[in-house]
Parts: sequence; structure tokens; C-alpha cells
Amino acid sequence: MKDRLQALKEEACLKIEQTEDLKELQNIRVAYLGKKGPITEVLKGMGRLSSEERPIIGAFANEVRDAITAALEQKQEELGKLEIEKKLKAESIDVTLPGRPVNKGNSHPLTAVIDEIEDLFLSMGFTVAEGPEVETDYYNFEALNLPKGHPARDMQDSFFITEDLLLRTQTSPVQARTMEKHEGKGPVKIISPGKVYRRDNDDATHSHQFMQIEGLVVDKNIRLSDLKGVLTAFAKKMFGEERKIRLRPSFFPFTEPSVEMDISCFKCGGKGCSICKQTGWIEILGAGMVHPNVLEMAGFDSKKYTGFAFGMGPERIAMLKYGIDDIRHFYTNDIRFLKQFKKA
Ligand code: 2NL
Repeated sequence: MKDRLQALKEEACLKIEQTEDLKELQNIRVAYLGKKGPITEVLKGMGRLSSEERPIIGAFANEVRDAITAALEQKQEELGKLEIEKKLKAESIDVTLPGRPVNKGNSHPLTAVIDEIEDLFLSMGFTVAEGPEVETDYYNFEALNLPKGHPARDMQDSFFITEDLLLRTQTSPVQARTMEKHEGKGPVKIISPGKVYRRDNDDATHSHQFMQIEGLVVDKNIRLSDLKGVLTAFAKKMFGEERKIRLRPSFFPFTEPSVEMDISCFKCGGKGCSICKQTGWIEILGAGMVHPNVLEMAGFDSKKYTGFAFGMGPERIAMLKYGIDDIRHFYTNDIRFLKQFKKA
């Protein structure tokens, strides 16, 4: 019996020694130490032994069981460690690997130009005002000195929704609304960027929907020289400190006097090139002193208050700045076009 136990011990220990797998180890445990295992079997046969032999074999059987248990535990620990090591190796992160590039988008060129213009005027103390794109006839026309039947209403064919509602043709209604809110008290110092709509056939220089940025300053003692100072600062910051400006007389129903502003060509410096069409000058905006009628309708006393206003098309500014030849590029959003305006 002792030999049988000794054989079982050696057999079990060898199997334990050779296994590389935790599950198999568990199977070995069950096979040798389980209730139906050979050691239990041997112990069951102890009744047949003499009283001298019984304690000796009993003690030896315990020894064998303890030895197998110890071997199992040692192997289990070994395999457990190995498994963790394997896992660590498989899941380790190489922190020295270079990062994968992230595909980043960029601002739309028109958005970038509008942001730049906004920042510029914000730095001069203006605030940004916004308003509805569906406007009433009153704010879009009447309040801007364009009464019904005024010939200038034909100057811009508009998208009417009802007899009284239309898609705004300029952002001036935002300014008329803002002036009203001031209840006759200055200062008003705002810019109003936003979408505007005109009934136009789209081509390289026309779009039925486009952006406008208007500006308005109303206070006591505002003069044409203030307009000139602010817009000169704008032109220099936007197109280079060497820029010169010139004002030409013009006409807008909402300003009197009205002017158009040119900047000296930023490409040729004034000598004449294709950008400035050989004139040395580039038209960038319209402006003027706010018409007294417009001030009065918005609740300002035009004897005490004066103001200047201006309006520009950011598409035109962006086209000049980036040499874009077709306004439709801004709205067709071809990714090959848009990607060219990624800042380094
Ligand atoms: C242009 C010209 C202009 C204005 C817009 C304005 C607004 C109010 C009162 C008076 Cl509330 N004027 N806006 C004035 C002059 C010119 O825009 O060529 N825009 C693209």
C-alpha cells in the first residue's frame, strides 16, 4: 500500500510539474485529491490493515496528500505569475511611439475673415448686435429712409414672404432695432454681421444669399472725421499698415453725405495691377453720416445726435484677401477649396 501511495505521489507530482495550464492543474487536483480519487480509494482500504500498520500508512497517506497539495499550490502560484506577465507583455503601451496625426478641420475662409473683422472692431470698443433674418417691411425699408414707393426699393429686388415680411436685404434693420432700444440715448457703437438675401441670379460675383457686416456709431458730436479715423484704422489692420484710404462721394438713402471707401492696392502698392484693375485703388466699403430721418425714426433727436454708418461684404473682402475668383466657392464647400485655408 505504501508503494502504491508512493507511486501516486510521484505520478501526481510529475504531472503537476509538467502542466503549463491552470485549468489542467485544477483537473489534476480533482483527479488525485477528489472524493473519487485514488488516495481516497487507498484510505478506504485501510480497514483491512493491521493495527500496527494502520497509523503508519495513515500518516504516510497524509504526507502524500500534503505533498501533492503543496506541489499544486506552488505550481498554481507559478502559473498565476506567468499569466500576469503574459498579460502585461501583451497589453503594454510603448510610450516612446510617435503619436498618430489627428485630422483637424479649419475655419471656413469666410468665417475666418468675419471673425477677424469682428475682433478688430471689438478691439475698438464696438459690440456685436444680431437680429432676425426674416424682417418686417418697416425695419428693412421704412426705418432706413426708404418709404413705400421709394425708387431705391427697386435697387434691390427682395424675397418677400408676405406683403409685410421679407428676407432682410441688409443688416441695417438690426441697427435700427438696436437704436430704438437705446431710447434716444447714446452712445450706440455696434457692428452687425449676418446673412442677407437678394433676388439675384448667382454668378461669379453675385449670390442670392451672402454676408454683410455693417457698423454704426451714434453719439453727440460724431463727425465724418470719426468715420474716417475708424475706417482708416480698420483698413490698415486688415490690409497692412502701409494702406492709404480715399473717400469718394456716393449715395445711400440712409446716409447723408454718403461715401465709398477705397484702399491703396495691397498687391501693387498703387502702381496698378490686375487686382486693382490698373487703378491702384480697391473699393472695400460704403459708408456715410446717418440720415437725420433714420435717427429720428429710431427715437434720437437729430439736433443733438449724429452718427456714422458703414457696410461691407465679407465675401468681397475674403476674395480680395485670398485671391478667390468666384463667390460660389464659399457656398459650394468643395473640401479641396476649404482645405487651402488651413493655418499652419
Ligand atoms: C455697402 C454700403 C452701407 C449703411 C450701410 C446704415 C445703417 C443704418 C443707418 C445708416 Cl441703421 N446706414 N448702413 C450705411 C452706408 C453704407 O452699406 O456697400 N454695403 C455692402
